[in-house]
Amino acid sequence: MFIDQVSISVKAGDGGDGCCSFRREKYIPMGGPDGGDGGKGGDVILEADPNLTTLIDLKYKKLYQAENGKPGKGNQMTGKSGKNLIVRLPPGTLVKNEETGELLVDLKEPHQHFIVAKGGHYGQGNARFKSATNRAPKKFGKGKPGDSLQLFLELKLLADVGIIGFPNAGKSTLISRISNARPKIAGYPFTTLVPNLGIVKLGEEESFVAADIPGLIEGAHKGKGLGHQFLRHIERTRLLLHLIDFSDTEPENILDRYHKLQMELKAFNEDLYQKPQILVATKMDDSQSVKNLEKIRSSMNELNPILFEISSVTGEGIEKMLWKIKECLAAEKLKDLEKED
Ligand SMILES: Nc1nc2c(ncn2[C@@H]2O[C@H](COP(=O)(O)OP(=O)(O)OP(=O)(O)O)[C@@H](O)[C@H]2O)c(=O)[nH]1
Ligand SMILES: [Mg+2]
Repeated sequence: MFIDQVSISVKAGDGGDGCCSFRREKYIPMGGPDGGDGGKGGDVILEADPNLTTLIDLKYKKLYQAENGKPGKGNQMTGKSGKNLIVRLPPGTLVKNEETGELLVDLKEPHQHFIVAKGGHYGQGNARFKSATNRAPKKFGKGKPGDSLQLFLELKLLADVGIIGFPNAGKSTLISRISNARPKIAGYPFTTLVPNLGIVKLGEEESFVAADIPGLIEGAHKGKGLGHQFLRHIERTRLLLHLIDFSDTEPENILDRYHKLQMELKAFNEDLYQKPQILVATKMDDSQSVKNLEKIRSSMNELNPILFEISSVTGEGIEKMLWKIKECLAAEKLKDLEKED
């Protein structure tokens, strides 16, 4: 199962209390104070684990608690610190304080750490309170409670390229041909029910990550089909690959679907709609596709001059398209860097 939103509670460990104790020795009636400090409470630490791609593991366990610090002991013995608790999350998880809505961290980098709840301070033992005027203090510090909060976790997958299109456009077939992803493929709509990530290797060293998401239909923003729920997973991509099935019997349907998809992107959010798109005419091994393209090529080119023709069956046109994607990604990365400066 793919889970991309979940609420959990985290509770850091409480600090251990300081100890109040006096040294008792046979011939020393006024043995000095010797109560040790308590131990610090453990932290709750979030870690981005690149082996994870969903929040499913967090769905059933709701409370994540680090260990409390142990109290101090006599003979100046410090209590043991509580162990930290590490909660592993898929990279791309946005962590929010559920009460305030504040974004605490965006775990973007693999193995990135974030202390989300700090363990409580320890209390001092009475040995610490000894002074010239008070040689036998009974005073000791109490440990402080650890942070406790409710988190809302939202996964937004990290991919360079988002593959979009109507159901049956051939999105999953393409990603399984060009990457290590192996989603289900079938000739009926809504075969893909959850997003799939794949690493596309190009040449010796070049690579990028593509995301195949479930098909969109008209009215997705009103919840039709699988709705808009998976679009958030392509919000962070730099480029959209818009796949269009050209094997339809009516070329008008092809143009119509193109516009409907743009409307749906816009209804989800303007940023997604504004992302650069590469159009891809799929199933070009089919003779009907070739006929259709002849008829509407100029209209398509007016809508978007970058149009590739591919067949995931024969492999035709794919390599050329991948290099273009690489080139566009490099240009987009450059733009982002310039914006940061
Ligand atoms: N002839 C031909 N058929 C293709 C090609 N690409 C995909 N198909 C077929 O089209 C059908 C749909 O392919 P999928 O890859 O499952 O389509 P999808 O876009 O992932 O569909 P959803 O997951 O439902 O959104 C399958 O029967 C594929 O075998 C192609 O290049 N040529
Ligand atoms: Mg699919």
